[in-house]
Amino acid sequence: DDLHELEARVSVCRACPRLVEWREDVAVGKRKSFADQPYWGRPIPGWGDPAPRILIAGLAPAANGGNRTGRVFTGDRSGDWLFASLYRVGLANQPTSEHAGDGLRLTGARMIAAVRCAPPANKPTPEERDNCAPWFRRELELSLATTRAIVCLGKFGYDALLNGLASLGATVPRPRPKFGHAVEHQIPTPQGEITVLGCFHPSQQNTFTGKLTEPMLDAVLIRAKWLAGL
Ligand code: DU
Ligand code: SF4
Repeated sequence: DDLHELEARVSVCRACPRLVEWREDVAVGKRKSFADQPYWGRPIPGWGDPAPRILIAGLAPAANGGNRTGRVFTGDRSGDWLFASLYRVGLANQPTSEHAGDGLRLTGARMIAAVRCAPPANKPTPEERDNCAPWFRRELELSLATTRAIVCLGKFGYDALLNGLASLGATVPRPRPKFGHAVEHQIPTPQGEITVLGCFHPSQQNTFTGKLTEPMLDAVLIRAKWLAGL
């Protein structure tokens, strides 16, 4: 079907020389604690429910997280926070995520990232973001018919998401509505109205400092569930 075809096409993309080199170097070099594990080392497509009512949009896979496990958000500290929260609010069948064969399933939710290859220092360049935008746009397009709420983790994912929605004919206000934790914006799209929600990224920078707490993350996901009729 369309999603599987898209996954296959994405998985061999080499459009960003810097990211291709980084994803493969990390996969060969490996972090010591993962030395005995195979690394995926390729682009990572969206993952979860193929007909989602909620999308969770992030920035890019982590070098030793998704770039290792082959599944977006899996295998790093941000993912630990996210899957635990998804489980608490009833969108995931288990609170932890180890590798791509761990039995994890999402019901009603799907995760997508603006950029599909792990960037150095978790920071893609504007050019890399633009290279990956067509992939992002197509993933978004394939979910829009069922999606009613989109949770954006961090400002970069939020900006990319608004750009992606605009490119699909959604009416995104100008100036762009501001990013913040728990902000909500109704966006009319050709396939119906969608609510875009901001959420601080569950990176250690935010979770260690208390800028993002578990109740704050749970609250945004619970709100998204309600908006999506789940
Ligand atoms: O083989 P499949 O049913 O297309 O599922 C592929 C992949 O997506 C598998 O790792 C489970 C996950 N998934 C999910 O999380 N939620 C769903 O509703 C369907 C599939
Ligand atoms: Fe291709 Fe996106 Fe990876 Fe760039 S980041 S190589 S566009 S999949």
